[in-house]
Parts: sequence; C-alpha cells; structure tokens
Amino acid sequence: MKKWRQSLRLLPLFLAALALSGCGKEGVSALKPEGEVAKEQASLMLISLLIMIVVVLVVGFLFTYAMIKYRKRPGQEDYIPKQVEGNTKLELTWTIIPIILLCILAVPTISKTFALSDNNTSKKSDVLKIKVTGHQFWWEFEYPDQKITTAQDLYIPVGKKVEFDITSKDLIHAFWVPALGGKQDANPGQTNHLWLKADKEGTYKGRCAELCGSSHALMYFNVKAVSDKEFKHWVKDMKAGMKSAPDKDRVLTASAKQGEEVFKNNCMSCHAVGNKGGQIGPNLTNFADRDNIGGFEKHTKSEVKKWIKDPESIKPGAKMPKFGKKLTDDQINALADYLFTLSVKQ
Ligand code: HEC
Ligand SMILES: [Cu+2]
Repeated sequence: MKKWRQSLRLLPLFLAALALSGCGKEGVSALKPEGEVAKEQASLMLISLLIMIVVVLVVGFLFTYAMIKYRKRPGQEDYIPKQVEGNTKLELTWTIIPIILLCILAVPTISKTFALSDNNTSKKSDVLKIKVTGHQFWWEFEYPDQKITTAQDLYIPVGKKVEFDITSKDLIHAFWVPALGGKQDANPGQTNHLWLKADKEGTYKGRCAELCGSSHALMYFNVKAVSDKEFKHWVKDMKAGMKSAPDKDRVLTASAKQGEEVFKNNCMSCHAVGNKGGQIGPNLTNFADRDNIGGFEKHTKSEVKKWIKDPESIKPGAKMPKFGKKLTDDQINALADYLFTLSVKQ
C-alpha cells in the first residue's frame, strides 16, 4: 500500500515529462535549438536559469538554517535572538548581490537582443531577404529578389542568414519558429525585423505566437531548410511556375482539366496560381508540394475535398467560403485532382 502511494506521488512528474517530450516531438521547442539565433537565445535562458537556481539554493539554505537554529525550544519560550535590523553590512550585502546578478543577466541579454534583431549588418549578397505577411490564419512569404510568392511552406537554404521583414494584413500576429529562434510581432502598417539561420537540413514547425482569433492555435507553417543547391533549384522551378502557370505546358487528365475550369470560375478571385489570380488567399502555385493543408492538416485529396466543402470544419474561422452547396461532388473531385497537379518539382 505504501509503495503504491509513493509511486502515485511521482505521477505529476511523469505527466510533466510526458507533456514536455510531446512538445519536442512536434518540432515546436525552443529548448532544442537548431540554429545560431535559437542557440544564443537558449544560452540566455540557461544563464538566467542557472542564476535563479543559485539564488533559490542560497536563500533556501539560509531560510532552513534560520528556521532550525532559531526554532522555539522547550524551556526557551521567551528567548529572542540578537536583533540585527539596520545592520549596514547586511543591508549592503543583500542590495549589492542582486545588483551584480542583474548586471550579469542584463549585459548579455541587452547586447544579444540588439544583435539578434539587426538586419543590416551583413553584405547584401550574404543574406536572403524574405517578406512575411501574417493573415488570419495563414502566412504569406515573398522573396523580393527572386520575385517569388508562396504560402504556408517557407523554403530557406541551410547555413545562410535569412532576414525577415515581418508585417500583417489584418491584426497583430507573431512570427515564431521555436527551433530556429524568434519571435517577432507582425503588426499591420509596420515592418519588424528578425533574422534566422538553420544549421541542419530539415523541416521546422513555425507558428503564430500572438492570440489572433479562433484559429490562432492552428496558424502553423513549415520551414523547410534545404541545401544551397536544392534551394537554388527550388527558386528556379518556382520562378518558372510563377511565370507559366496555370495553363502552359501542363499535361492534365480530363478530370484535372475540368478542375482547372472550376478553379478559374470559383477560386481565382482569391487564389493565384503562378502570378495570375487574387491575393486574398494563399498562392497555390506549388500547392501539391506542400506538407500540410492550412499549415497543419494531412495533405491528402480527401482532406482537400473536405476543406473545399467546408474550410471551417478543419480550421474554425478560416476566411474562405464553403463550397459544399455551390459545387457538385463531381466538381470538387475534379478540383482536388487539379490542385494535386500544382507542383513545381521538375
Ligand atoms: C473569398 C476568398 C476565397 C475563395 C473564393 C477561395 N478561397 Fe481558398 N482560401 C482562402 C483563404 C483566406 C485561405 C486560407 C485559410 C487559412 O488557412 O486560414 C484559403 C485556403 C485554401 C487552401 C489551403 C491552402 C494551403 O496551402 O494551405 C486551398 C487548397 C484552397 N483555399 C482552395 C480553394 C478552392 C479550390 C477554391 C475554389 C473552389 C477556393 N479556395 C476559393 C480564400 C478563398
Ligand atoms: Cu496569428
């Protein structure tokens, strides 16, 4: 019985460990840094954590010592230890020590805060510029020098400094890629700066870090860090895709062809494929190459059909109308077939 109770006491610890390991798995963890900025930020967290641990230990020790040493003992109920209020030495000690600790914290924190948000220190040819725009509830990525626009999946080359100019179309969002660093507010009518660098190839989850409405918690995006060669390839493919899509050189099945027509008539007011179409929704030029729908949902035809019929069944509050009543199942099947031809991979 006693043993059982003892193990029950470990339950909160076990649950906490489980929850934390869950964070890591999603790829949303600032404690597993994979780039220069995230590493610097993690080291700042470590410094403050170490200082706090030392303070807690010292104060805890003194507190316990005083409690035991000056506890009420039988026969000494009226004993009052020597009173030391106004002791200059003690007052100075516990004023100066925290000041020193705060200085140890402040110097690296302030200098790194400036260094990590400075976008204009490197040679222009050494950096990649990306304009990020937050929308309810998705992310738009523009590569001004490459003349590419995409959404949801952000491609960056490994080892290169990527400078972000961050803004918003509607209300305040915040751009955050925990494993690479951040975060930075995305405010309408204003541009904020942040740079990141990925050390390793891989896909890192990004997300919105500012409560912005019903699907704030689903405002994910994927950062795909690829080799420099692969990145150049992607830029070339994307540029070609931006120019020729939607109708050139694409061999489509009958169903995808029908889907293309339905798309032109119903969707292009909001969605661009290539550089033709509206800018209200995500650019879909490379939709078939994405990892997710809406940044988080499984990227399958059946999910896309569900999305077209009723986007809010997947992402509550999504600013895309339902097409479940307007279009027939046949048309929606055709649309899904068409959307899955939208790849720039050669
Ligand atoms: C009124 C504008 C509007 C119209 C019309 C519209 N959409 Fe959308 N669509 C959006 C917005 C906004 C989003 C982003 C929603 C989000 O993720 O929060 C979106 C997202 C999508 C996505 C997910 C993209 C991604 O990469 O995650 C797909 C696929 C899509 N729309 C397909 C369509 C199709 C097919 C049609 C036509 C039947 C259509 N849309 C019509 C506004 C529109
Ligand atoms: Cu947001």
